[in-house]
Amino acid sequence: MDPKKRSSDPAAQEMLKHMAEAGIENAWDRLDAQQPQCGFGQLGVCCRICNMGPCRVDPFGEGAQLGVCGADADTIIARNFLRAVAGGCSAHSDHGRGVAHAFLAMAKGEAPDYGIKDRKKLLAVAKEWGIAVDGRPDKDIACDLGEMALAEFGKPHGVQRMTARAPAARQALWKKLDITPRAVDREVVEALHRTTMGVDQDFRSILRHASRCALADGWGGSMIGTELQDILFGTPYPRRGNINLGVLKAREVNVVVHGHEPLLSEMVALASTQPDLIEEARQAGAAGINVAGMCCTANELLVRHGIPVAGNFLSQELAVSTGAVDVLCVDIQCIMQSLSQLTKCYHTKLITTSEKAHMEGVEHVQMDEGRALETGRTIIRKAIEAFKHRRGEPHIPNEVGQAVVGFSSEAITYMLGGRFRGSYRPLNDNIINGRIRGVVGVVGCTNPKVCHDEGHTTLVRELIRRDILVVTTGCAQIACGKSGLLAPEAAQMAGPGLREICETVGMPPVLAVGSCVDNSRILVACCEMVREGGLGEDLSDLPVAGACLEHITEKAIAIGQYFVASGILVVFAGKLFPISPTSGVAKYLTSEIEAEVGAKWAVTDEPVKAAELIHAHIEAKRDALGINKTRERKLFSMEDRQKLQV
Ligand code: NFS
Ligand code: SF4
Repeated sequence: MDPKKRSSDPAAQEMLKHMAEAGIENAWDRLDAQQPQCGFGQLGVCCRICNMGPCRVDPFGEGAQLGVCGADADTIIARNFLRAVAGGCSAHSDHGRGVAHAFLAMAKGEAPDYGIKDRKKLLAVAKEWGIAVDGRPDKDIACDLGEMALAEFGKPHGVQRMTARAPAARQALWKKLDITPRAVDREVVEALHRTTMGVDQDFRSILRHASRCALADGWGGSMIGTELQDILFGTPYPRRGNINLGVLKAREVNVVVHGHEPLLSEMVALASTQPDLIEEARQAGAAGINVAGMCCTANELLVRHGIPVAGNFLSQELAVSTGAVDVLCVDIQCIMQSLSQLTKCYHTKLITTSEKAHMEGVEHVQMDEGRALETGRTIIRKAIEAFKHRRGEPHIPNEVGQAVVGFSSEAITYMLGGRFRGSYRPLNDNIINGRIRGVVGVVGCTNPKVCHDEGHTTLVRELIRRDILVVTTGCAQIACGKSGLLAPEAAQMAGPGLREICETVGMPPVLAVGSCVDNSRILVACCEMVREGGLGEDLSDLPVAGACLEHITEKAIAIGQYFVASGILVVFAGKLFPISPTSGVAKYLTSEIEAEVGAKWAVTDEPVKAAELIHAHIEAKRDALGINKTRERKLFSMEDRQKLQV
């Protein structure tokens, strides 16, 4: 076991060594124990949808070519892909629904610990949705908004309201292709229905529904979740943050919040600042209470409050192995089951909090939105109690990445445009004049099949070097933070154009946007770029792309598909893409689909190649826009702007 092959993060390398010496296993060891993994599964040609199977199709054309029901390789691969999209959509959307639920409870006065933090956004979204705002109390407006948001998930008629944010050309295209997402629940149910034995047997038809279902995630569940979270907890604006295992504190009570929903972690963070609990911690011999995040709930706390991040997905076991985590409290998604055994090797108390996610033999403290702060206080008290049972000196790596984070679309408007004329004009101008070539979202997970963080960070370095501005979310954002790419000083690694802008504005060349649900912010930002003018009339005209070279979850597939269906090129690692490269599905997703939606998937295993591919794509878009020609600079007039149907 060579820690350097497993992770590019020095803190992770140190902990991998530490775990190996202690004889304690982790995800990398379990991946080794799984070798060789099933080649049929890796290529998506294995089907166990009905009980005549499991069936598998030989991708080399030698063995069986049809499942018992007669399904061919393309049908099987497409069904697996659509089911992954549906799984991802359901995860993000169920999170979004939970937020809508808490939001409505807040508006009705049933969740007194939550409130309205961003009134401006409350009014803006309410107006967008046609809710009367004039002369009405905020809570009444919020009640209407909460009811309408909840209804989005299961309404019997109509389409997702947020799709109206897309440029007119994109909306028209979705309509023409009949892939405008309707209710979120409907798209997920229909995905499961279409893929059951003997239903949809045309892989292109299956994959078109994958687009619709994915769009229900990006422009539905995720976008609603993000907007309501902003109203409840505040819209992110630039602030400082620290990222990596070094944020754990040897002398303080460490509470790590892990999972995805800020509904819980916000309250744990708030409780940790209450004087009576700090006093209790002191009496237990601690110097204070330190809350740190893990995975996407960490990103939510980081971008809104600057609360430190201990690590991303593959760091979760490593954090426990420091022996410094007193309570690890989890809600939903990306929580390794191994934690229940692992925490038993240490004094760490593992606590589940979501009614949807229990772990056998693990204490459950139900997160109750009616007594949210009290739930947070209970968790802090348990951490203080656990602190008293620390076993010896913790082993905490020193690494901490300094970052400036919190670049919501609103923040970008403000930061680049200034207080009085906040707009996307400066960003668009800098893209048009070529200082910035384009914008790329680097997002998603960390997978032990590839060197931890290396794909993300190598790609990001290569992109900024080529004057491409990067926006990032999820575990990729944490990877960037650990390696210093989210610090303003990282501008030194950028090309001359991007560097100049970063240094003038004082921003990093890699903008931390938030959690995976916050990928919806990237969609909103792209819409703003089109609306601002000068970069085409549709999202597919923009010199932009998305990439995830370390994906694990179904959520990442759903995100990739909604970016493609929104007109944006998406690059994934080839060996992690669950699709046989010789299949019709691969041909459709990496080529044919572009004629339909104006974008496609691309796969490569080399981060540098990925950067080259993205750069070439961006330059091709710039050529098509005519902004690569040296030409007389024409200011965009009001008349030009009115001609744009956005
Ligand atoms: Ni996104 Fe967040 Fe990380 Fe991947 Fe998991 S934490 S929702 S799914 S692993 S980025
Ligand atoms: Fe096999 Fe068809 Fe059943 Fe899938 S649906 S398991 S291919 S018989």
